[in-house]
Amino acid sequence: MQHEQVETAARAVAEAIESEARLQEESLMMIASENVASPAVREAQGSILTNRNALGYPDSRLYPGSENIDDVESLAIAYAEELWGAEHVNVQPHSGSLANLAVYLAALDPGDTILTLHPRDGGHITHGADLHVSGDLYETAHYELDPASGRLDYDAIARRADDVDPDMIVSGYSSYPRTIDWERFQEIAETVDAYHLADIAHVSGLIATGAFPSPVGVAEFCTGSTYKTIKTGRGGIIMCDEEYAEAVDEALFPGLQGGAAMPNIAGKAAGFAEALDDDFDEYVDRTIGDARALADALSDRGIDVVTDGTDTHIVLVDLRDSHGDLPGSEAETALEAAGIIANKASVPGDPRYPSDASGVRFGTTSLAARGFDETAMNAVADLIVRALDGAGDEQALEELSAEVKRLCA
Ligand code: DSN
Repeated sequence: MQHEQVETAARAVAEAIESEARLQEESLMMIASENVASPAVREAQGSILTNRNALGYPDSRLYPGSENIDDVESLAIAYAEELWGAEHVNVQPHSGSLANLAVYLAALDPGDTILTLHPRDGGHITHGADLHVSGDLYETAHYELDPASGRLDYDAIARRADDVDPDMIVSGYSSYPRTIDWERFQEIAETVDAYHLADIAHVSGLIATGAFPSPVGVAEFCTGSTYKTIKTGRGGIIMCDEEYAEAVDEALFPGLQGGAAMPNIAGKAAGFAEALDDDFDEYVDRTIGDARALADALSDRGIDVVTDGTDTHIVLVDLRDSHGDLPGSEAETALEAAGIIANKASVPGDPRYPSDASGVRFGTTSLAARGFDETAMNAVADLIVRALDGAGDEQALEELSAEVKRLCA
């Protein structure tokens, strides 16, 4: 590439980032797995730590000159231990997906059986889905949500575990808005002599403040990504009992990954430290308060909210009653045209393929981080319903997007 071409390419990247900044400012960002990282987290993520190839763990790196990166990683581990009270923490996973895979590799043999939530009911792809390597390596069996209530039915899960006799039971989900009884899951797992992996990707921030029950110290393994409710640097985390520490660490490095992503780990350290502050408790309370207010405001406007509410940052709506002909995929497109960024989602017992789905998942993590409070959720609900009603009407959606920009401003 000529020098001018390189400059043009660099400018194109910079312009795309500037456009992204405008999009985030002027839209209602409601993807439940996203958040707004603090300036400290962003600075850490953009730091010169990217120059280092951090192979190994603190005090046992493969390359010399590692004292500073060891400090960064040790701080991230110490803050995480303080937040969640885990016996052992690994902050190196490049993603929540790799965190899950490392646990499987550490605890299971190929061909072992994992019992997980059915994908149609919101089970995660890394929990043994066909499209994921976990579905190739292990036998997968599913439990389901109660289609009438949209909730976990622990007695049915216990019966299913008894039938399947799994080696591992996975709990924790991407679009389940209600409290999870981790102890009950553990009891079920112990009854069938299975490990219990609690995937807390979505709720780790809520757990850190005590706003959601904790599976840490209950399940043998807890995993998650680190940029949803916890809003730190990008990547994943594994927490486990000390007896599994060595197996988990080795499964991740060198089993799955090479050098640790030190800028991300610095971002995790910065974000975990922020989450230890009282301000973070307020943030989590606002996030859940916003979600509850949004659920109420949508219900008041005739939208079917799955489980009639939420205990988390997630509001899952089923459009079949209110907008029967509108699949989640088309609802997502209409919302996007109006400046509301939220994703289609399957609902319990969904008759549609996941690529269409019958619902939409809304999250309040980013809005709460931007200061949207419970009273603002009435206006947000109003805009959501008008966008759904206006699906297919380009002019109406464009007019709505101007209103969304005004609200964001
Ligand atoms: N699990 C997916 C989500 O919740 O959006 C990706 O992180």
